[in-house]
Amino acid sequence: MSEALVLSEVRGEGARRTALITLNRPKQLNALNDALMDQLGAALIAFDREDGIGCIVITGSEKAFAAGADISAMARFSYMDVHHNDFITRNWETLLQVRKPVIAAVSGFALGGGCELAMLCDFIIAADTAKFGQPEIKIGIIPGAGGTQRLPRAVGKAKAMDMVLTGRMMDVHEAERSGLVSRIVPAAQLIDEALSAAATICALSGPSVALAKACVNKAFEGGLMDGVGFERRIFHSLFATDDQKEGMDAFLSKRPPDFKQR
Ligand code: DAK
Repeated sequence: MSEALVLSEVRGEGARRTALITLNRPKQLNALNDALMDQLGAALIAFDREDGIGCIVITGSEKAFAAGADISAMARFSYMDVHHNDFITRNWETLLQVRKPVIAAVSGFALGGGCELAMLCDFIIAADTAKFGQPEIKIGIIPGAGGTQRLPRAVGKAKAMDMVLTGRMMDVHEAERSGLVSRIVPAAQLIDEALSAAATICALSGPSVALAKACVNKAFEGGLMDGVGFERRIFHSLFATDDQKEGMDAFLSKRPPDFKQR
């Protein structure tokens, strides 16, 4: 049997619960290799399809969310190896196919591919020990899983250039001030806080949550008017759901909504 490079469990109560996925190469600071990314992708796709799951949390160890792609696996590649084989593009962007919200719960190092993986998630809740960086420049490469594109959108051009060109790390307070991280929590409370945010999401209407995620991603990925047009179409389409009727009726009747997930 192959080694479990990610551990999956289901947490919480109620009709829709949270999938907690833990990256599991702690001795290598969760350096991300091909096998781990395959297992992570398979877990994400399976949980995305499962009706009883409303939200997914990805975490690492106390010392490292992930210290990057596995340098030992990359060290000997030639240009033709990475270009011709389209180096690990296959399993790095599976996260982008997931329609349910994915929260990164980051403790310790989130560097290189680890920072990019966290940025591929929908938002980042970080322990007060978290450190973020794109140090690839220090080993003669550049970020390769979207870091040069997503970091400037998250923290602005000046800070992204500083990070990418010097390879320095930012601590969690700088990361939060810059907009990379949504919340900072004491390390011991990281998983509880992430699961609590996930439970809030699980209790909501799954269709409207998935479509809200698609709209925010559209703002992140494209131009402003393109995004506003996309949002308008999605907004109109939500009036075809039972949950919109229920949510608004409940508000007007001053009672909690009973969402039917359709
Ligand atoms: N790869 C492989 N092993 C790693 C690693 C990594 N990225 N990071 C740490 N390790 C291993 C160390 O080699 C060490 O192994 P042993 O010597 O015990 O066998 C063990 O983890 C513990 O690490 P340290 O002894 O170094 O621990 P320290 O506390 O002293 O230092 C550190 C922690 C995080 C500062 C240090 O380990 C470090 O600088 N690590 C490398 C960080 C880094 O440069 N990361 C960027 C890697 S490049 C792409 C997708 C992704 C990528 C590219 C393309 N496509 C989709 C095309 C991504 C590229 C990268 O991430």
